[in-house]
Amino acid sequence: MADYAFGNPEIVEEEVDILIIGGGMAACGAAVEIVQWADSDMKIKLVDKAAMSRSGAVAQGLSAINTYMGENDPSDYVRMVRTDLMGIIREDLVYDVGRHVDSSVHLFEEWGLPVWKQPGDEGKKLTEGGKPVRSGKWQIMINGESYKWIVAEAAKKALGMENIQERVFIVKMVNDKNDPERVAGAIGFSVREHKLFVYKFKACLLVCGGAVNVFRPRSVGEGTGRAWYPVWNAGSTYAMAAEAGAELTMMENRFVPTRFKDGYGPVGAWFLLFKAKAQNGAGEDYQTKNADMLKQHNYGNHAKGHVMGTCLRNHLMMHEMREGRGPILMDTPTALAKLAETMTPKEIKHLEAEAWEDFLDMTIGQCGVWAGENIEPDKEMSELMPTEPYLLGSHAGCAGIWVSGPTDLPGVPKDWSWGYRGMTTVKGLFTGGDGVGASGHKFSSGSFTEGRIAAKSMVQFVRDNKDWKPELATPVSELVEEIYRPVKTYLEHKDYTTAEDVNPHYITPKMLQFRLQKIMDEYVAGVSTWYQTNARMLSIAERKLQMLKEDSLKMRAKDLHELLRAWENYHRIIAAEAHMRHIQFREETRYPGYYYRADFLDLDDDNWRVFVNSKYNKASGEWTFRKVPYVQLIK
Ligand code: SFD
Ligand code: AMP
Repeated sequence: MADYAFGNPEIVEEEVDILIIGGGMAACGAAVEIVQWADSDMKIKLVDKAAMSRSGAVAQGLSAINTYMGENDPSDYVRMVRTDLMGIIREDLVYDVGRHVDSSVHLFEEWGLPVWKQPGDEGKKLTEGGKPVRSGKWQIMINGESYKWIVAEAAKKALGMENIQERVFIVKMVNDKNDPERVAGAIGFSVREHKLFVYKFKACLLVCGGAVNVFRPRSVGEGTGRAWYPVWNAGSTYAMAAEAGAELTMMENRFVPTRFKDGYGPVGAWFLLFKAKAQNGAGEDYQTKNADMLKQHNYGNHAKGHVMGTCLRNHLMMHEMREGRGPILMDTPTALAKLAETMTPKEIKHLEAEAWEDFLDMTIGQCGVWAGENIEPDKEMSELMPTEPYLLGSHAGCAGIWVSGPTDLPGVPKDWSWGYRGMTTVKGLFTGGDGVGASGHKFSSGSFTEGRIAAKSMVQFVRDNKDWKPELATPVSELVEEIYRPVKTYLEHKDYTTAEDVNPHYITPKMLQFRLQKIMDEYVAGVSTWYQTNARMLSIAERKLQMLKEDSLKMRAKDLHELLRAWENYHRIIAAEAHMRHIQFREETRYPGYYYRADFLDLDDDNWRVFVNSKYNKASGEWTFRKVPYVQLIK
């Protein structure tokens, strides 16, 4: 028997019809849906780098489902998303999510997810007319600690565990030997065993979430590892799609969430459900005080008629902090006292429990901060802080991949749809959730829904390509060598020095990650420059990222865990480069409060109310850009 060991992995090759890469919300949606449409002889497999029950952004659970139409019209949802994302979205994609999302939420409830109901409607399901407790116009409250567990269980039951492989990290897509515009396979490695997996397929769904830890986080040193979005999502979706040749869109966009300081607790429930207000260090309502700031630089162009966009709320807040009028404080005591005015003591206790549960359901670390610092939210205000930037396409951001839209909506440009909904510009490569660009505000329910939509069209794609056989453009031996390069580097050079981590022949993944984060933070509008950059700073970033990319070939892996870290970092670098180059290309400030081009401070609708799309050439390392006209479909 062969002796498989570190540096000498077993190679497992497998051919399937459809590969689902990722085990998060979009992947689970795809798994549940696909079995309804697939022919009985279709082979479908799902691979997740982690364990599905607690993988991805919903790992800790959530306290709200942020996209549920209910009594609302999907057209109005499109208007809200357009306002929030400063006037540039793919309205066809957003509408498509809006018209299908409720059926996903109904499934969650069917599978056991407790959805809060209004008094008198307890025990009545949404489908039975039960009225949910809305925190905002689009959001409904849940007891969501086990949200991911419940959704993953349904996905597992649908596909069968024999078709699911957990703890396999996919490193790259492999194009087809006979058609470079098409994908034919993917390769990854087990993070537990000495095994490499090579998959061939007709179609695949690439849904590995967004990109976290690309920028230096505010939590450093003793707080390292704490972030708002899931640290496990390392830009794999964007990097692997870009390397396969897929067109990206709006990668200049990012999300800078305002969060409870240090614990990264979300603010939605506090603003919307508890009706709390935020104030500056002098006790002033800065939103009212700074309202006129939206008249400057045309920032208010798209803020009319709806709730002010998320980045604009940041903009007004950051102004106070930059001017030295911090800290920004969430007035939790006043909000709770106001709600308590009409409550019995028992109801007040319940309200306080809900305030804690909001975080216990999804961001447990925030409760740690409250408990550790003796903060009682009914007695003491909590600090808010804008976080480091994240790249994502499902929350209040729209970075991602350009995909084929629905065909049945009036007024949609012909070239926005190429037959298979959710397919990227690379044949056979589909995406959903954080992967789909120019269509934010999907959240957990919308991401799941996009997975379902893509699943159906992947089945159609496989049927239409029944006789096609995938052939890998790169020989397996070459792929294996590339993936195990960090291991080889380590084994070859480890004895050169007595201090294992200091070696002229290699760099540890951790150190490389620090270097990436420093570049992005200091030159690409991170927290240290208060989210500002300019052409000159970006050109320095370009040079430094180029060198970092060269040095990334020298990353070492002393064990499987470091091999995972090494490849995550590689994905982060490609995602970071896309982000930097898109910011470089868009010569305006479209998202004040997310980032500022200090050399182009205006929001310039005349020249820039367009999608920015890019393509990466893996062989030459070059990026090419094009502007795609924005088309308004819904008045
Ligand atoms: O409070 C590989 N989100 C919220 N959505 C809501 O509906 N309500 C909320 O309350 C939300 N809030 C919130 C949210 C997220 C987080 C972290 C917090 C709070 C603290 C957003 C949603 O969670 C988000 O929109 C969706 O989950 C996005 O879905 P998707 O499928 O695009 O990504 P995923 O679920 O993270 O899954 C990614 C999967 O990929 C795997 N993976 N597998 C193999 N190979 C690789 N190379 C891989 N790389 C990653 C992951 O393991 C995972 O399974 S609030 O802030 O508003
Ligand atoms: P968050 O907790 O910040 O992730 O937000 C959860 C949901 O509430 C998202 O749909 C946000 O767009 C929305 N939201 C958060 N804060 C506000 C606010 N101040 N005004 C309106 N909507 C908000």
